[in-house]
Amino acid sequence: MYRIKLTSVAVLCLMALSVSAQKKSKGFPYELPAEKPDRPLSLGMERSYDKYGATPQANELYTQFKYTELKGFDYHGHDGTISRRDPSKIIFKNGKYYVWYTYRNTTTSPKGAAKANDTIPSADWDLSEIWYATSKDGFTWEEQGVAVPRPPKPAVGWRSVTTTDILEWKGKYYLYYQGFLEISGKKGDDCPVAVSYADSPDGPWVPYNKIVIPNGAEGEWDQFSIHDPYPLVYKGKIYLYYKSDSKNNGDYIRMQGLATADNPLGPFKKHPLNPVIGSGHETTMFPFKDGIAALVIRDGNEHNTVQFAKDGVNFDVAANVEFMPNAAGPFIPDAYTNTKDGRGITWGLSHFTAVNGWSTNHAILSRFDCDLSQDVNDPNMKKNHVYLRPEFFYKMGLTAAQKKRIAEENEQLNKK
Ligand code: AAL
Repeated sequence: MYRIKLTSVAVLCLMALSVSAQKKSKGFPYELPAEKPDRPLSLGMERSYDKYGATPQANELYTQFKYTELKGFDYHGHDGTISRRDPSKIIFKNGKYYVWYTYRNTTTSPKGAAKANDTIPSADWDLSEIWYATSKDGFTWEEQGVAVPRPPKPAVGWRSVTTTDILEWKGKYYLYYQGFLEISGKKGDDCPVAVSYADSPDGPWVPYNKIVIPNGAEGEWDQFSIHDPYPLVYKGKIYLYYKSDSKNNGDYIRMQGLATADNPLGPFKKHPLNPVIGSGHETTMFPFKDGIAALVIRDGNEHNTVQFAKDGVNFDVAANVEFMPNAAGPFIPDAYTNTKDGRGITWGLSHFTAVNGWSTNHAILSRFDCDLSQDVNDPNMKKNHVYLRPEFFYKMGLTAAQKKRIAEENEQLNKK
C-alpha cells in the first residue's frame, strides 16, 4: 500500500515536471534572455537580438536626447538679423571647450533668393561668416569673434562661408566649410568645400583659397553641392563625411558621402561606394568601438536612426531614436586620435531653426545631452517615452488640400 502511494506521488511529480518542461519549451520566456535564445525566432525577434541587443537599455547606440538653453549668446531680440547655426564638433584645448559655427549678422532677416542682394540674405546661412566661442562648462559660452571671414570676390566663399567643422591633425587645426560662390537659392543650395588652417584654435586662420572637396562631375549625385563637411581620423587617414542634395521628381534627396585623404589639404578621394548612407541631413559621425557611428536625422527612409559601420563605409541601423539634435556638433575626445576603440559621445551643441517663425527666420545654438557612450551608463537616457501635449500634434495639422480631399470623400459617401 505504502509502495503504491509512493509510486503515484512519483507519477504526479513526473507529470508536473513534464507540464512545466512543456511550458518552458513552448512559449517565449517571461524573463527576456540576455543572449539570443536557442529556439526558433520570428524575423522581428532575430533582428531584435542581432541588431539591437534585445532592449534599449542593452543597446549602447540607443538614447534619448535632452536639451538645455545656452547662456552667453545675444540674438538681437530674435528679430532674424542675427543667426548662429551648424556648430562644429567641440574640442577641449587650453583648459576650455571651443566651438565654431555659422554666424550671420545682417540688416534684415532672410528674404529669399529673388530679393537678395549684397546686404539682404537669401537664406539663413547666406552672407555669413565663421565665428567661434569658448566655454568652461559647455553651458555658458563666450563669443570670441570671427575665425574665417568672407574672402573678397572671386575667392571661394566670397558670398558666404558656412557650416564648418574642425580637424586636428599633426598639431595643426583645419576648418572645413561650405564656400558659396553664388547666392544660395538662385539655382539650389550650391557650393563646394574650402579649408583654412591655423597653429592654434584661436587662429589666425590662413585660407587655402582653393576648393578642397570639389563637387561631383556633371550628372553625378553630388554635382552641385558638398554640404556639412565632417572630418574624423580613422584607419590612419582623414575620413571626411559630407552630404549632397541630389534630386528625385523635383524633391531634394539628401544622402551622405565619404572622401578620404592622407593630407588635410587634399587630394581627397571620394569613396567608390558613395553615397554611403541613403538618408540624413547634417549627419553627425563619431568613432565607436572599432567602427564609426552616425546620427541620421531629418531626411530619408532611415531618418531618426543611429547607424553603425564596422568599416566606416557600410552602415546599418543600430537604433531608432527620436528628437535628434539638428546639425549636432558633439564633444568627441577621440575624434582625431585614430582610436580603434571609440568611446562614444554624451553631449554637444546643435541648433533650432525658425525659432519664432519664418518671417524672422534665424537659428539658435543649444546644448544636447545623451548616452551614446561606452563609459557612461545612464538608465534615464534609455527611457522610451516622451510625453507631448496634444497641441504639439494639432500644430502640425492637415493642409487645406488634405482637408478638401477629405471633404470630397465625405461628400461622395453621403451621395450613396
Ligand atoms: C544646413 C546644412 C548646410 C546647408 C544649409 C546650411 O541644413 O545642410 O548648411 O547648406 O542647411
